[in-house]
Amino acid sequence: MTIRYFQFQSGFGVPNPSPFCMKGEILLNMAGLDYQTEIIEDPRKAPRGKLPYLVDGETTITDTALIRRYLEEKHDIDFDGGLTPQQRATGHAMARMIEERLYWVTVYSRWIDSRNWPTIKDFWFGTLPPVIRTLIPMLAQKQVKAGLQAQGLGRHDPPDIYAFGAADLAALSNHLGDHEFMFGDKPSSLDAIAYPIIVNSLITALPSPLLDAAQSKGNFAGYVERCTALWFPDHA
Ligand SMILES: N[C@@H](CCC(=O)N[C@@H](CS)C(=O)NCC(=O)O)C(=O)O
Repeated sequence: MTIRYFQFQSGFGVPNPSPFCMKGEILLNMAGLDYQTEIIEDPRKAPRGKLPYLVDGETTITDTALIRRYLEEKHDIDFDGGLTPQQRATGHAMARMIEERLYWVTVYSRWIDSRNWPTIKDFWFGTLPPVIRTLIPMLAQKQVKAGLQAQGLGRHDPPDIYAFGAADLAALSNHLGDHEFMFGDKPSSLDAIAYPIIVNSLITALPSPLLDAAQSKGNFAGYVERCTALWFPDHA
């Protein structure tokens, strides 16, 4: 039975505006599995209120970390095969940096930064009927604001938030160096996490100091081109 993969719609010229949705799809690609994607417009309809999630027969898996574990266990895959224990540890730590910090800077730049909020609002809610088209985005933005407060990043001043993001992008750029992928000439799980956040940080329709920082890294364009050609050839 084909795996069903539920995610957000594509947009902004990237395979998916959600780095997590891209990650899950890349893992499926790396595993060489057949899957069909289905678009969910409202994440509240997802089992845990977040996308992506995967349905394999009777089994539903939410969260990309659990999708990874499921694929590794069920299909006996090691996404980091060939890496040393030290490289695996570095990859693990960088993944946490991306998902627990840099991701939230992206969220801030889209949902709170007034330069981008009108674009984001239009993208996610522009097709709603007139009255709720005003109400729903306000509520959604309030929720994101509360999430950023709870996470902690939203308590900082914008220049500091963007400086945190720029430091994470610099770490990724320095780690990549002139390699093809994050750990050399073969992709690993870190590429399934780093490439989505990098390509999303490079969206020119969403200008911010995060975009400036991403554009300043000379090795990102080639990396993005390589990863896109490998995992999203239709998009390349
Ligand atoms: N830890 C989750 C994070 C997933 C996540 O944050 N998804 C975002 C999109 S990038 C989402 O669905 N947000 C909707 C919401 O929070 O209401 C994973 O790895 O899958």
